Amino acid sequence: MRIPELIERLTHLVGDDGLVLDAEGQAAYVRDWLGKWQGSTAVVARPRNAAQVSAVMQLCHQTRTPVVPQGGNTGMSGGATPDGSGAQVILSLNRMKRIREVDPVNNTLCADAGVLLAEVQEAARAAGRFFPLSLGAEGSCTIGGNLATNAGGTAVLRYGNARDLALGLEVVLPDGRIWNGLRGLRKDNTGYDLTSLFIGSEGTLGIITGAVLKLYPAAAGRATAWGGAATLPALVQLLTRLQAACGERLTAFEMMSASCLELVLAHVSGASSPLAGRHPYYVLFELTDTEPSGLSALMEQAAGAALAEGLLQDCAIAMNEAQARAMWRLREGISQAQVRAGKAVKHDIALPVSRLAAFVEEAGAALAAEFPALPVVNFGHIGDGNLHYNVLLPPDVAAPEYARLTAALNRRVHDLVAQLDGSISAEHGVGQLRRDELRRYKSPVEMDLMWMIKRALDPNHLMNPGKLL
Ligand code: FAD
Ligand code: 2HG
Ligand code: ZN
Repeated sequence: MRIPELIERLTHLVGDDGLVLDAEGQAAYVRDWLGKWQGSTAVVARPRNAAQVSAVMQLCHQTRTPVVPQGGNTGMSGGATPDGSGAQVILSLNRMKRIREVDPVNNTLCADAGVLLAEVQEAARAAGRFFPLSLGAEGSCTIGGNLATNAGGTAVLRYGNARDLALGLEVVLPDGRIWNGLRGLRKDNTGYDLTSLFIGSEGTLGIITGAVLKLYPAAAGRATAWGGAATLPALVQLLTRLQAACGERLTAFEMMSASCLELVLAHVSGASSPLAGRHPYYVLFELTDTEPSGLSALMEQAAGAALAEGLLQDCAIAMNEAQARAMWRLREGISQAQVRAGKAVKHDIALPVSRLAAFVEEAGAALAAEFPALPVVNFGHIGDGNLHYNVLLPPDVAAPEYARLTAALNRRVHDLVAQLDGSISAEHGVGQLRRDELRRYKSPVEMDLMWMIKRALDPNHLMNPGKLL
């Protein structure tokens, strides 16, 4: 179908105000947050509800029009950016913003896919409950995007990732049919787990339009600390100690290397180090509980023991909310600091926690020998075995050199990850960034199974082509 006719029919389905047709308006949709991918589109469609998504998908199915689903466009793997052909329609969920239901007895919340993560958290808070998914982009990413990427963030250690936090989904299939799986059940053994199948599928199997999410009791107290350590093994040992001493109360355990902190201090205004001295590694750790009494004492005891044992060289415990927030600002400023510092070859890897230190040692030696001029920005959710092992390149690096270095660095890092039985994406997903890498590291059987699912659900290959598979 010709583009003008497609646009005319889309106008009937979602209204004039449901389409973005001008280049200026489309600018925020066709380029990703990192500024790494730039695509183009003839039209951004912004339906208001699942029925409108269904109508748009029926039209795209009939006309064989490829569709790129998009939430907050904060993804880090290029999954929400269309290609450069202009032939792919962007289907944005950003007008689907209804909190459909909060059930404090069942401890569940049902939301449209376009509700921002921060808005979900706020709705849970207003009901005296807590929604634990938390990440630096929470003010701009959507719950649909979080589920489509199976996002992780800083509370996975205690509460799990997005998949662990969803009980049911509503999904519009590539042919426009609506699957209503919005069940708030913690037990449901009636066949294949379709909810889990769509979570993490990165818009390649269908459009998530709604979700039932798990809520938790609100924490009444928290204790936050910032420690400096001499080595990564010391931090891994500290993690084990804290888990034994504090159990479930250990909610976050976030590491950053010295060079990573220096980057934040240089590029984030108002940032200052909580400790006077320099340490090779830093950790931000946090305890939370529904029963606040005793939490500060537990933190002081745990930090004191870590210092006495030499697992930490120094430690600052936040004395108030403002100090805790300042510590978190350092952690949450890392992505922005990297963007300001230049270009980065990003690695989002998962390893067994027991192998993190071996990886860092081996990868550090290999990269120092082969790429001595390139600084590594190493940080991440080490409580989950997830490192963001990024390598900084100068801002003016030319495109061919960027591509060459990306390929060479990926090979070193990902080969080592594979040797240690890790994963080349812990939480950001595959998108277009790691699509070719995936083929290299997944077994033929696993790739085959994924393709069988893809073909069964999307035989015309219209859902987010060029991503993941
Ligand atoms: P988008 O970027 O719009 O889309 C991401 C992918 O999901 C695309 O493939 C898209 O096609 C698909 N998609 C989006 N919505 C739907 C839908 N409704 N149905 C089907 N498919 C859909 N990620 C983490 O996991 N942990 C972090 O700690 C973290 N920190 C971040 C910090 C910053 C500062 C930034 C900018 C990003 C961070 N991210 C992190 C990455 C990003 O925020 C997450 O991947 C987030 O889940 C993406 O949500 P989104 O709504 O922006 O999705
Ligand atoms: C984080 O943990 C995010 O802050 C972003 O996952 C990681 O910028 C990155 O590479
Ligand atoms: Zn992360």
